[in-house]
Amino acid sequence: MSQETQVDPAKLAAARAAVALVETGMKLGLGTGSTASIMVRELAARVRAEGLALRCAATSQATADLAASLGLRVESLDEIGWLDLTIDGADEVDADLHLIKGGGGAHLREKIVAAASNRMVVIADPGKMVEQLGAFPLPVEVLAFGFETTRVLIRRALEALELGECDVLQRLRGSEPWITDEGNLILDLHLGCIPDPVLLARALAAIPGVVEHGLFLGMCSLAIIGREDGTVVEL
Ligand code: ABF
Repeated sequence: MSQETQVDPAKLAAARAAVALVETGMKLGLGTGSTASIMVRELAARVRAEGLALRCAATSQATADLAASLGLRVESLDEIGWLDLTIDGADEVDADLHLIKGGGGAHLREKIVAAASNRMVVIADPGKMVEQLGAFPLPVEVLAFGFETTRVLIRRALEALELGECDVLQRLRGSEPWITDEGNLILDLHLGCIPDPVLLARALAAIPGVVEHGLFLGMCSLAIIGREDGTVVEL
């Protein structure tokens, strides 16, 4: 059954527009999440149809498994080195192309792969566009060692930024803690709004037990927003 009958048409439109940017010989970063999975399927179909030669680094084991199952050449980031283009999803995108990512629990590897790329393109449905970041809980990957201490340090950092009381909840998978591909835990910060993402990113990065947060600032050079009618808006 073709993708058209199974997936969100807006996500499919965005995925197809991003795949159209791919040229043979490229070294690609492949994102994680439902929109990125649609993109991987579209990319594999194009490779089969046109015989493109690509090398791909995945941002999660799930994406690596999907890409390999569809015949894409998947290698480790270190085997490939610098990438030409990374295509990934997002949970929120603002007008400055600042992002919240990590709803899929993969933002650590996603940020490393994006940072290793000449260009990062985000693909999303219209619901991801926001005036101000923060309605989506901000994921923070945290070491298991000293987890509760790190949670206290995060709360103190939020208070110092006058971001006040907010839920700082451990992400669960069912009744068990969510464990990332790197074996770490995730705290979701239910902030409601983030007036100054740069300040918050700096404060979180300074906390010892924090491995990585889901604010992607100044990393995305193009956002492709798909629409239900199959067209896209590029930001
Ligand atoms: C991934 O895409 C995550 O960082 C982000 O949470 C997710 C968005 O998921 P979806 O495309 O399924 O809405 O990159």
